[in-house]
Amino acid sequence: MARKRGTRPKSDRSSAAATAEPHSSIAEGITSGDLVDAYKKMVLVRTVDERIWALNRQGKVPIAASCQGHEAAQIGSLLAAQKDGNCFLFPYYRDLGLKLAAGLTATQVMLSFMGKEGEPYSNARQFPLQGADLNHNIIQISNVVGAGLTQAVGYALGCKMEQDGTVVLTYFGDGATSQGETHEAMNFAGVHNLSIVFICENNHYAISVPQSRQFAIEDIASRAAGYGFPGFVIDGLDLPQCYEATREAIGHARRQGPVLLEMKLERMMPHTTDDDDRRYRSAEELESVRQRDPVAGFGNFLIEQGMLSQDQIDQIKAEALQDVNEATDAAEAASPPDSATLYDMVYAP
Ligand SMILES: Cc1ncc(C[n+]2csc(CCOP(=O)(O)OP(=O)(O)O)c2C)c(N)n1
Ligand SMILES: [Mg+2]
Repeated sequence: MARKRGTRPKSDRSSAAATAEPHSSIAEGITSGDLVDAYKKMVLVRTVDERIWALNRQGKVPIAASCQGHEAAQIGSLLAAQKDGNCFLFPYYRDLGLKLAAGLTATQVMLSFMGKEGEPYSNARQFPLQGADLNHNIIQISNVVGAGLTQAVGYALGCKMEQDGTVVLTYFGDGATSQGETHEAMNFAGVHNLSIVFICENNHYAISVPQSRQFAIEDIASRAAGYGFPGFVIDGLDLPQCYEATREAIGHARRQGPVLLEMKLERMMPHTTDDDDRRYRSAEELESVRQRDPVAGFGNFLIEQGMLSQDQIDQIKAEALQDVNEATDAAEAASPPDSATLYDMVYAP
């Protein structure tokens, strides 16, 4: 199968940012069954995300950060990590799609956003889906922008000392790259040659601040050269390309050291349920973003490839809706954690 130019991490440690071709065909190492399964996950994630937003407007979910527009990057990179089988992930607050696709049920996600007993990351002590899901090799401790990178690098150093072959994937936004911790993390990873893949989900906004007001360069990937490792620009709206780039980056990280992948994508919704993006994005811009919806685009790609029919896509959407309806009912009927458990899961009461 065709390899995409620029997605292969080079052994040259001072490599400048490369750009992958914008449209990929089917990536290496995955079957059509994997792609259909990934599409089903994308549809489920989108359906859950939309429902969470609606529940917020009904006063049932206090806050949420939507991952609409980020699904291909999150699920494509996750697929590569799962296929590898020895990765540990440090996502950030917008990675709902990754966390759900990693193995949670729609009901667990709904319990989380409603703060109910059985919330899988912290039993509803934290912001939704924050804490740890060690069943799926995931830690995300907080919403502090940039903090996850240094934690991930520390974990990667531990893996190197243990020599257990683990590759760490850490996720963050474009805004996080202006934090000092991002520099510290990348510099440390480069110096110690850690097995880590830095995945920047560049949606071109840090809340209301556009990319042009965040940094004076075109590609965040170009910063990797300053840390002595390769950086690549990836089409973050294209799932096979995100999969393939991450697969190759994982191999490189294990053999040679860090890689930075900048996945360029779009934030289709406001920053969080508390934000109104009409104050800083034009109607034309938002419409153009919707036209490049990665879930719809991947569905069309699978139809073109003869892997799914329109009827099958409709069926996948109907099943996801039913799943999410049942999950919503179950979470609404669930109770908050028992107050007697308030001091459970803390170090010292
Ligand atoms: C250290 C710190 N500063 C500020 C904030 C407030 N804050 C929350 S999200 C955010 C924007 C982050 O943008 P980006 O990294 O691009 O991620 P995105 O939300 O676009 O996915 C800011 C400034 C925070 N949580 N932590
Ligand atoms: Mg951003």
